[in-house]
Amino acid sequence: MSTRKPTRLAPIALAAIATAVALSGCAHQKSPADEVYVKPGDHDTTYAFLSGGHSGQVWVYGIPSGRLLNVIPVFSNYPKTGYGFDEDSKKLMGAYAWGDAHHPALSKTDGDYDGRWLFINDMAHARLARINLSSFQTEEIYGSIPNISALHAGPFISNDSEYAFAASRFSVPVPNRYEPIDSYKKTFDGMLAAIRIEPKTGHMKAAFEVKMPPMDFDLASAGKGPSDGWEFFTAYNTELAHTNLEVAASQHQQDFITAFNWKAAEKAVAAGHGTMVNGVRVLDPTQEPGIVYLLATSKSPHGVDVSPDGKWVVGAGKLAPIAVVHGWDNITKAIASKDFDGTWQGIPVLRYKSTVAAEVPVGLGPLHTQFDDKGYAYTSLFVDSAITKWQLGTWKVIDKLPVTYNIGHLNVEGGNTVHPVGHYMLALNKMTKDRFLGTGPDYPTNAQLIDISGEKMRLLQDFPTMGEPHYGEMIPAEKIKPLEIYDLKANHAAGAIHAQSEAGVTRNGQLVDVKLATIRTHFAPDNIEVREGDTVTFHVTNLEQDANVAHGFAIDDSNIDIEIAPGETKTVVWKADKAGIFPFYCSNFCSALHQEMQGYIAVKPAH
Ligand code: RUQ
Ligand code: CUA
Repeated sequence: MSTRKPTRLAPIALAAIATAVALSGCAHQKSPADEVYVKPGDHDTTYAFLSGGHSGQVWVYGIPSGRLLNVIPVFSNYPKTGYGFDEDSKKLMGAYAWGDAHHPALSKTDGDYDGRWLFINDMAHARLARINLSSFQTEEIYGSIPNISALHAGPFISNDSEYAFAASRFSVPVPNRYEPIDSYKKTFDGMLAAIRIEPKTGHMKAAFEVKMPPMDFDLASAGKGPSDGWEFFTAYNTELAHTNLEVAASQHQQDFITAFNWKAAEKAVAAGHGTMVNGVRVLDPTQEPGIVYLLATSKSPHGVDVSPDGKWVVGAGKLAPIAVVHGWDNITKAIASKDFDGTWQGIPVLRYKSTVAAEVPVGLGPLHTQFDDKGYAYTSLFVDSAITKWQLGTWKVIDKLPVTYNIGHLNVEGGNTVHPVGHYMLALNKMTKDRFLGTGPDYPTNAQLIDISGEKMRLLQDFPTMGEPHYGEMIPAEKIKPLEIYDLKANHAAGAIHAQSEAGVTRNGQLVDVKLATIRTHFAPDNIEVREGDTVTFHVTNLEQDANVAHGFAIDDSNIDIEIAPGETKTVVWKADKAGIFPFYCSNFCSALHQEMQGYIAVKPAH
């Protein structure tokens, strides 16, 4: 594997340049074009993982170039790799052919990204997926998570990846059953879920849940440092409306952030509290004092974000032009002294005047906040179509940068960790309008790369994104160690072979098993005879052990098409339901004689 010099300059080099520039009296800064130009053969310094929205995929970009590096299929099939075509990935995808992927979330160790896994939610079917960041393959899809409905708020990962947190956006009766919709306030339930992540394997399983009033939970953020052990969720619709939400759910001047003490909940669960619902222990916060408090926050909140030092909980209410900052010290004092503004639905509401540290006048339509390494915060403004930079502690607004157009999320490299990098920020804009060549009525979305290393934000470039990347995560490239090949010797997949001599056809009644080898530049066997009515299972092993030599296996007039990486085995099942000759071929360019890589299946008539 080649290691190339990263194009990012080390801080010392940057400081040297700054000094040289100051001495020469030349205020010349690198142009944005120079800053995003990664010359042929050089590598980007940063990975950006952007969710593909209802395309159900994850898009991997290189930063600063904005080059699309690859697509990782998660919830929908992808003929390029054969995801959703072979038996294993079909099983992973389960009953659904699509998913609505919103929030990529990197695994963490000690509050920093560890480069092991990327988690992402499927809102529509309340599922979470886990991508292995060595193979860049989806390894697990968990769910539908019991009792969770429309998993928008998730996955938000705790500092040591103990849990992925999630919540219901659309409340339903739990357990789900018929109730008249107008009994919503009494019979529908909001739910928070803690999904345990097994430390070695990453396997997910719902550990416990908390039944909440039927608000619409939206987003969450993990406590850090002093607030570690807590997770903060936003929700709109404290009106508990079930119809005409655009009016009915915008009546109250304030809604709530739910502060959830998951360490206390763990103890309650260990003590056997709560009730089992669909196999998961569900706690009732009105019976478990101390696990849930409500923080009043501005109207119709969307994002909630905890600063890297864990001292500030920032809520953005999209219908108020401020970012509301709650101080963690204030929160703990208010809890200790029972400084409540009464209760709501049986849950204590901390007094707003006591917990709030600042109302920062960021601008119109604030949605999400990210932080850098120098004590600044960046809030996205959907209505203003801008980002406001402000300072933690002084609460001063420092800078405002227009974006094109209508930003949703934004992401700082290392953004959800205790050590953000503070060089690049991505604005994930919902609208493209006039930014690119037209491609018909379906528009891409627009990402804008912003340099946040100086006092003022500097726009570096635009690049199109697909399927609406609600959110993205950026991680320094050196934290990820991509696999180049699968070790053939360690391949114990069903039907795997380790040499061409092991390839062959076996029959058991009408079930035919083909162990098929692919290696430059042929299939073995390449002439296969079966009988009409047979079910033929192909275990296709790529015997190559060189990087970048994937083979394909596609059967004409069928729905079979897979790509097999070096050292990998994939299994597909084909019904020989009519007599005739069926050519098959390598669908992935692999070598000079790729076009010769073909074979025939002859299906003999039954009578
Ligand atoms: S959302 S634009 Cu699906 Cu995270 Cu905020
Ligand atoms: Cu093997 Cu093309």
